[in-house]
Amino acid sequence: MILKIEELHKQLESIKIDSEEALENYRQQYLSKKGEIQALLADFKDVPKEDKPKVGQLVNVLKKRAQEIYNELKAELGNNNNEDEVAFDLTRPVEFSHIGARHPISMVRKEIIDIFNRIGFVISEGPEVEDDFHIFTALNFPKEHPARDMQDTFFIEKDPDIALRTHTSSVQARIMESQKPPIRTISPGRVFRNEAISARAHCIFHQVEGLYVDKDVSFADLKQTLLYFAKEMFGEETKIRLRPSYFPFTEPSAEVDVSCNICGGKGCNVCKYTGWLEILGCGMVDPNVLDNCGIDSNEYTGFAFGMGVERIAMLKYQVKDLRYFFENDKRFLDQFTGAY
Ligand code: 2NM
Repeated sequence: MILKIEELHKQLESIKIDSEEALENYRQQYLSKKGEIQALLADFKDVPKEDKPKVGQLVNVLKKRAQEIYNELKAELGNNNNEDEVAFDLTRPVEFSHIGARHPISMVRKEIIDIFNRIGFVISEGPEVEDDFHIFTALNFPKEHPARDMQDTFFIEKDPDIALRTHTSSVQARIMESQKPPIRTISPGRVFRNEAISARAHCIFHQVEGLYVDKDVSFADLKQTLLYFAKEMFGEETKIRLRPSYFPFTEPSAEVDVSCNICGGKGCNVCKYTGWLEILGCGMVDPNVLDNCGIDSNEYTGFAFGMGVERIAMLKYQVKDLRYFFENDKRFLDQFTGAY
């Protein structure tokens, strides 16, 4: 019997299993009620009484080992063949967690702010719901100016004196009222215009306006400031050009173009073969505006400019339709992950 036990041990240790079927055969051959170990127990009654404890122990060890081997083989088979039974596959690539990113408009707004911060402009903010004086009257908009029309401006309820600001110049009117020059400030913020939504216009958009008031501020200062901005924003090789224009709050006024950052000025479909892209409006603050806000226009001069953040972002990232910025389609936004 002891020889038989040793023989079975040898068999067990050298067993090779490569399929579920072989494993089942193993179980039947050794572990089942009709198996060889059970058969040993059947012969146990013939073992001399004095040997029973020792032989019994050996059979128990064999039985335990047979079960152990069965468990090991089963686990091994599972690992190779049956993924469902695997607790962890340590070789699997990790799944990336999707982290959020800044909205492209926030990124560009921050970039504009940073550029002007570096040359001493400080941020000023003000209310989105404003009175007529700070949106229009102080800023030299005549009583009959079309911007004051219901078609262009959102009024709050029926009060013709309270509206959503149509530009952040209203913030600067408040700054000029409450501060003494030198004033060097930019006002980023949301503005609202009663316009039909299109690829180029939205009824809510973002502006950054700039204002510099001091003694002897000149048009040359304005030009150089805007050239600095254009180079910082669109690259060192960028050029600017100014075209005469009209705004109620500035005189003279100009529209500013940058050389096309796609073709470098040679002409392409982005700049419509002109080599130039319009980026902002500007001018010398009209003396009336300074006086309306309590700054002596005999003593001080100033320049001001205003730009749409969406427009700058469209040019910087070649976005063809402004509406993408408001739809928050993840496929669009994902393209800006890590851009800033
Ligand atoms: C523009 C164009 C030209 C502007 C004027 C002022 C203020 F308050 F000083 F009068 N702030 N911003 C201005 C001037 C804005 O946006 C196209």
